Amino acid sequence: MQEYKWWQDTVFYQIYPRSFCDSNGDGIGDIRGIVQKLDYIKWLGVGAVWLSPVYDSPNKDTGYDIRDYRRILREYGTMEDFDLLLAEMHKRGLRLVMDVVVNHTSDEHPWFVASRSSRDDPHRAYYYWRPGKGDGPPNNWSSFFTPSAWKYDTITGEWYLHCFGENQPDLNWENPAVREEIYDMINWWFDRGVDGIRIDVVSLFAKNCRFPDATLRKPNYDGHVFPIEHIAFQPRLPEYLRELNARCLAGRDRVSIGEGTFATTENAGSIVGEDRLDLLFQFDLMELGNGEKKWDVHPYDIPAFRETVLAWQRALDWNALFWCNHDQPRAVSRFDCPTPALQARCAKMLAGAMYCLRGTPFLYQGEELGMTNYPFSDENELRDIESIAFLHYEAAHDNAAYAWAGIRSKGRDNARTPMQWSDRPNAGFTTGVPWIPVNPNYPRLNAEQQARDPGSVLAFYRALLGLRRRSEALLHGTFRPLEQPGAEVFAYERRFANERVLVVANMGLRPQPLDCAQELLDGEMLLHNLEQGPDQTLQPYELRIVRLSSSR
Ligand code: TEU
Ligand code: CA
Repeated sequence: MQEYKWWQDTVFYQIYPRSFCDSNGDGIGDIRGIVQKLDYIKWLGVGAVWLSPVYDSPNKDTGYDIRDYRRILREYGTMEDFDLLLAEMHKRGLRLVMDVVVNHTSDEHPWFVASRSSRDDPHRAYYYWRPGKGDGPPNNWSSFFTPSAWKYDTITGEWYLHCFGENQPDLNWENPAVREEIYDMINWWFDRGVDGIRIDVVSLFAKNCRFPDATLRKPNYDGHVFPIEHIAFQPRLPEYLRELNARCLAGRDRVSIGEGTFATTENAGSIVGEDRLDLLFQFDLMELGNGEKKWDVHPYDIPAFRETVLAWQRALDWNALFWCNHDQPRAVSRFDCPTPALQARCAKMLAGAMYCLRGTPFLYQGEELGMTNYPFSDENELRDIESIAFLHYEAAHDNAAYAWAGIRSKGRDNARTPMQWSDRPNAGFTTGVPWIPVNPNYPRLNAEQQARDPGSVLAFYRALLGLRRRSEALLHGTFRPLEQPGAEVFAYERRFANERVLVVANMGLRPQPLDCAQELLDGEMLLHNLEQGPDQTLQPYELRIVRLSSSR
């Protein structure tokens, strides 16, 4: 019999601290605010929290640019507040996962300040410094957030590499001293009592240090090319992760989750495995509504969703399951929902379809309410470095309308508007002025109202997580796709010994006939997202979770 780890039987909940709950009225979510909401988190039925960065940071990329790995950002509280949070979580049987951002630091990190001070500084080799080519950068690479991935520094007359913003210089993982610093830091947090780590863009740690021009992708900004073939899944990556495992993880019952940007079913094995990391975030499902760029808006491709899920369920024994995070638009807004009622139904369907798969669910704050994208239309409403840079670039090229359509459907700020706690001002998130606007739909879409309503998305999430905890098939069962009755139907079976659970989801707006209806109708309905009883037709966004009678 397979043995399961605690993180396989646990549902995780991601908190984006700046937008979760503000305890002191300055408009910014904070650690004491999270402490106030721990009973809610426990009541929801999750067992662990992944906390997005709370470290000291100039916040150019809202905390993903760290200035001091061993200090809490003043706006979020103090180290005492952090210890209180951890103690209060452990008291409730909740575990805490820290976000480890070590592909890069902030340019205000003391290592970088020293590194840029002179070519002979002992910290010089903590980062990638190169001479330019003529007046230009060392090569044609673009970054996630800027046209060139290189920034010229006047102090020493060389360029440094940054795969994200120019204030996020990439750490040189080739340098053993850098790796030692990172392992020490991770162990420091483990010694403090944290239960795991989510590692930011782990797939980019190793680079092609010959820095050749990129050619694989099409030029994006002004002739620059995103260097996927030189920065993602490079040969030394598995070696670094084995070392990290040996130095920080081996023999400790902690969870490690790697953010596998550009992971494929073929290369996933260089991140997850016995002597590497436990879980992988892969983004194939997130990219199904993209074109060549993430900003190109296409309808969500349901047949491709099905195939992608099947491929990953086959590729890995255990997947990280998610619809949302702080970089993604709200899941329910990827689907066409003409009315609030259909939107709520769709949110429930998405939850059932995803979180009954074999793997560990990761919910993102507000997802359990069916929170939606924000109707952005004014630059003053934006906070995200990526969206703002994109808007400026496109506006300068006469494409502002394209930019706005992209931002409304894909912009990261969609996920970052404040958690909608109640119908009080600012959705009960703050008594002050929120750092980012609150979604105007909060009077009808909030936790307080949904907690009272047994038909709400929130009630459905609680029921689903409860069901998962009690069902051996949903927790540990095998996964088998079912013959698809319609192009937009996603159906599968989970089975453990005699227990067989079927999950059938209509992921589209058109009603769908059900072929395997009799078996389904004879089964015991465990969870359903319609008021009326089931029949031979799957209604738009209908979801059924059924235990087959033969299994009782
Ligand atoms: O994200 C890395 C990443 O590859 C993407 O999710 C990326 O941010 C997104 O596609 C841009 O559209 C991680 C963090 O989750 C993200 O918040 C940070 O901005 C980024 O790393 C840099 O630390
Ligand atoms: Ca605050």
